[in-house]
Amino acid sequence: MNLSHIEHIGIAVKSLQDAIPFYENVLGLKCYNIEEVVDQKVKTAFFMIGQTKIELLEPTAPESPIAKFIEKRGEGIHHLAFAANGLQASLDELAGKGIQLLDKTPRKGAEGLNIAFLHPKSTIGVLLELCEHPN
Ligand code: CMX
Repeated sequence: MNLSHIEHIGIAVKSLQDAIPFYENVLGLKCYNIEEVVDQKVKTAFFMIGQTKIELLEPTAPESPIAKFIEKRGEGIHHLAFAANGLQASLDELAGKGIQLLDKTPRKGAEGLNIAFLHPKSTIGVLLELCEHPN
């Protein structure tokens, strides 16, 4: 594995419109991008702090993973994403160690990154994402 830093922290919110003012007006961060990820049924808002992003996630449909998460656990931290050098090799290594992959091969996520999720039951209760910038 070759993880370099925390790429982003994903936070489930009911409404971007309600949550963004807290990050901007209270914490003084700037929302630099709002993007819909259609296949994940989410709308995202991004803030940069150091080399790490905060990704707010609003569900766009009742069957969205974020809608299900909020229904079960309420708003809050949803996942932690690591920047991985050599994403496919990392996934192969994890699979070899018996870690349950939600994505066996990388797929496209927000901001054009290649991403893959690991099941929280395999990772001591935290939904983990690995991401890599496409070359
Ligand atoms: N963090 C930690 N645990 C979580 C979790 C999360 N985000 N989401 C679900 N769980 C737990 C559940 O509480 C449940 O635990 P218990 O069995 O103890 O109750 C267990 O995982 C299984 O949950 P589930 O409800 O049976 O399964 P779901 O159908 O809700 O699926 C998951 C959960 C993680 C497999 C699914 O949400 C998934 O595939 N996520 C990856 C994709 C994703 O999250 N996309 C949204 C973000 C997209 C983006 O960032 O662009």
